[in-house]
Amino acid sequence: MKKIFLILFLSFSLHSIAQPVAIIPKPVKMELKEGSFTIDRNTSLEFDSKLSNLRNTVSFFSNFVNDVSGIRLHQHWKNGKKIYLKIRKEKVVGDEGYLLSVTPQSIVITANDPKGIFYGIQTLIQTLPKERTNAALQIPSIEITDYPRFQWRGMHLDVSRHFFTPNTIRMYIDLLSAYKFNTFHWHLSDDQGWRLEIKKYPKLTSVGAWRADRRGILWSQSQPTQPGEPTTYGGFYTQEQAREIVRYAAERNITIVPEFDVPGHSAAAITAYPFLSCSGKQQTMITGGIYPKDYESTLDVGKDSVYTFLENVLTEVMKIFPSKYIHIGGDEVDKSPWAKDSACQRLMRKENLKDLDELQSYFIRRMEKFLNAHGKKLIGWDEILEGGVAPEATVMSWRGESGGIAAAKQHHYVVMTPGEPLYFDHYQAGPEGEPLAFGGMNTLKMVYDYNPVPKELSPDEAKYILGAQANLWAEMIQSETHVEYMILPRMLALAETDWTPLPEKNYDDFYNRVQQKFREFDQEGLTYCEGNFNVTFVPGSRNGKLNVTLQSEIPGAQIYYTTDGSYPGAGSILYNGSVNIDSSMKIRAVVVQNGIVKSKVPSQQSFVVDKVSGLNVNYQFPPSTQYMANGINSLTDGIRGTLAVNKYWHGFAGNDMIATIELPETETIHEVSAGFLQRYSDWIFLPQWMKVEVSDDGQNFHEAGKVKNDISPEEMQLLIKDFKIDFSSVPCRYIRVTAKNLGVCPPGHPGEGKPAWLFADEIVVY
Ligand code: TNX
Repeated sequence: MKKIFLILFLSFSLHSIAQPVAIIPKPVKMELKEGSFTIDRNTSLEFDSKLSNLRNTVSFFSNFVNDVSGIRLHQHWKNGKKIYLKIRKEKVVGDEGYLLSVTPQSIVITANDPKGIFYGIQTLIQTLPKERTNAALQIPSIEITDYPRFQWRGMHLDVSRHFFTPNTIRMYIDLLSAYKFNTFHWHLSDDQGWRLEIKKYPKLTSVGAWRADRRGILWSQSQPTQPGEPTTYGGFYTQEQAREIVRYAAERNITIVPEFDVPGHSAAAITAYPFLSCSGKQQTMITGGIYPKDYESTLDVGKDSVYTFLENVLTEVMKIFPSKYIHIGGDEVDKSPWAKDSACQRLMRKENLKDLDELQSYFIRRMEKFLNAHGKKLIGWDEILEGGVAPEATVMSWRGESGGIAAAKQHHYVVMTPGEPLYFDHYQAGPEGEPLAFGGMNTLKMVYDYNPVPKELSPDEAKYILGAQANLWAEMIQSETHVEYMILPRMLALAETDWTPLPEKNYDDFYNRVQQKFREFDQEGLTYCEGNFNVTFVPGSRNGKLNVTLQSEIPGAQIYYTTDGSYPGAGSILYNGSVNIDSSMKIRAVVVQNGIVKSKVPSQQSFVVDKVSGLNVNYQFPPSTQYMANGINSLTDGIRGTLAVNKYWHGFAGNDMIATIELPETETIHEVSAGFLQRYSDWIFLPQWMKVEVSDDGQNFHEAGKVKNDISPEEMQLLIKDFKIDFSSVPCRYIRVTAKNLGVCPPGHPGEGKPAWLFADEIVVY
């Protein structure tokens, strides 16, 4: 659909208000027509009285209209025009689809199921203002056929790390429902808080929902509650509140999938009931990222009493949540207490479980059996694949897509929620000028461009992908406005990814509709991120000469830049096509929209230009496909690696780096250097040594110099070291740089004896 159809400004009169039509997610088929329907004091909203389950939807819409216009829709025809809701038996648009027809005479929504009618109503609402106008409302004539691409369209919220009130939850649900999500994944328990009243175990909330107040202190530096210290910070939902929220969500077509994260991430439950852990010892609530030594956060899965506890908890949970899925977590389990625990060891012998992964798998299977026996399905994080996945389990793939791919290949259902780009606790812009986030960068465009069906899957396997979900972990988030900020507008991008057919998606068009939604957010008083105004630098080369392409996510915006170190602005050089890099320089750039500089700070990138810049690199052992940086010639692209693993480095797993570069003609050289990374925690070590060989013919090489590493592999400090070799000038045509991989991780390292990584960037020759 063309932009002009979507962003159509309709006539504006004193008595009626219309706004541009910007529907998100974009409908499957939509056609704007001449004229419009006016909702006024005579308009009636009618439906077949046999369809009493439409009553909720009817009052939902009537209340909305009343709120924005003061008009009360009639339930029976007066003498005005009609809005009519119809359920049709013969299948046309599936359970969640609808047909919407607006003409100057009537509005008709047709669907196979009340869910579809509700979505038709949500589409109608998107054509209306979001603040009180006291005027008749105009809806442009329109014909829509619409239905979703995926059946699981989810958003998650962590209420454990910080507690959010029922009001905030209802706000969250309102947003989900406005953009046609159907699943709210409610992360109700974790180490820092248990958030649902369980009648049989009152301490879960009287103890597990409260901790010392550490607001104002960084999460990573937040000390545990001290013995005797008042536990004043926290909160929980009573069963009655939770039921009310389930009802509120159901009226908006949203299923709540509750998560109780076990057997790891269970410190709050253990603090309330110490018998749940292996040691059974008393502990206080942690308040953030500091876990004292020997702190218990894993359930003792060797004890029957733990299963009885969980079954009792789930029995109450299942009475509150009608969802067919129950999420049992399963992520990041510290299994080490099990190795020393006699009950676990006994169970392993009895059940013939060969390692701790199989013990975890036993636990998950047992939970699954219980849930299945009660007509429920188990869903868990992708770690539930380890040690063998439970027979009917659905897998939530968060550590990238690999868990989801593996599960789909084994014919298990999958919800895709890869950290990149679907963790909404990561930055969406900046990071300068943004609220502190957990890390990473998941921009609006990255979310929009995400396709939940990985190309590794055959069409048959792809059927196991239920859809995609974004997760909002709340370590860094304490307020409702901050919640809004993190999800708006990224959840709109996910809404379209989950709903709109792939060929209908178009980022520029989406971006324009988002700008219209910003007006509505302003009307509703919602907080949102205006955009990612960073400039991205994409290095390239042509005929052995470096250049760089500057990119921005903002359609239609301009980029201005400087190369002399000065601060860029709308008076600097206007970018139009790639910039040649013929000497070492720093480019600083800003995004300018309608003459206004939008970037809070300039983006910048330094380039080193030397004798091998822009030349091809040939490897004896190619770098790992996981760490290709800017492509195969990343070591000569003029951009140096940074302290982050995924920034510009070429990684070699267990192999040496043997890189050969051919100069365009014989040249005299006298210095070769290469940078390497040490990142102990990520199994990345400096080379043992580096040597340089030169040759005239590419066949016969002789050594020009060698330098040894003088930093211990046990050095845990993150560092970059340049290995540099100076020699008296030698003429040569070919340069070969060899860096000797440490081979295996050193003794005492968690990866002891396993292949070590070697990370290299950049080769510089003078
Ligand atoms: C990983 S995702 C976690 C959470 C953290 C999150 C922070 C998952 C299953 N576990 O416990 O909050 O990272 O991004």
